Amino acid sequence: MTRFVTFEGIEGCGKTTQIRLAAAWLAERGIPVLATAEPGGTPLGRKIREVLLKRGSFAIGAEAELLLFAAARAQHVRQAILPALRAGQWVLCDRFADATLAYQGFGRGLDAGFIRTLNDFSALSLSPDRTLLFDLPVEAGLARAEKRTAGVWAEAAEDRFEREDKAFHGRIRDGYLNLAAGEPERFRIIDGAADVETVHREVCLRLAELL
Ligand code: Z5A
Repeated sequence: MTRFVTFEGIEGCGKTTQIRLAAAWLAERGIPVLATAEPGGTPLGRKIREVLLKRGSFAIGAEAELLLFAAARAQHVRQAILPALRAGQWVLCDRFADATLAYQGFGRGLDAGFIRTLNDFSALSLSPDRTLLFDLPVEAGLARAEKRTAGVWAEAAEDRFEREDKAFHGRIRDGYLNLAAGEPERFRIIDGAADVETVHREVCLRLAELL
């Protein structure tokens, strides 16, 4: 049986590290897997990612930002995620529709009802079988992100979201926890503050529930 599992959390929560380890863990068990990410996962998605994340000389308002994430998802679902699921692969996705609710809804203050409608339209109503939420204090996540970019020329290192203040990232964390409380059967909250190996063991337990 194929599974669609999404990895979510605030900046620096460790989901990208964990998705890599999880994909290898599944592959070792002979399970075909596609590890992918949003925005990204297709040539169009990667172009949109560049526009959205790189600091540019042009402004991107909250509404335009929302529509760009939705456009990247529309292409990603049709071109990569659904074909992989139909081909019998598990799909592990680094961020998906919950990120739009957390960032553009809770973070930017755009209307959650409209975002849900747009998410359904862009994702053909595809919903994850399981969502792993890596939760940790904002300070800890931002410190990791800062450490990662230390020594890199600041203009090139920080993306548009990393420049947001702590309150913004706090709203994202609260937003994710709120989404998880609303759908406890889909979400699993994992302590993202633990060391990489401990978090990986917890991820494996959660994936094993789906085997
Ligand atoms: N966004 C949005 O607004 N709306 C949407 O609909 C979507 C996205 C889909 C890009 O996402 C931005 O897009 C994102 C939200 C927005 N902006 N923010 N914030 P992204 O997922 O590509 O970017 P990111 O959130 O910055 O994730 P990241 O850079 O990939 O970081 P991560 O996945 O949270 O963590 P990591 O790369 O695995 O780890 C970060 C560092 O910590 C790294 O140096 C690791 O070695 C280290 N690390 C990882 N795990 C640990 C543990 N357990 N202990 C200690 N250190 C660790």
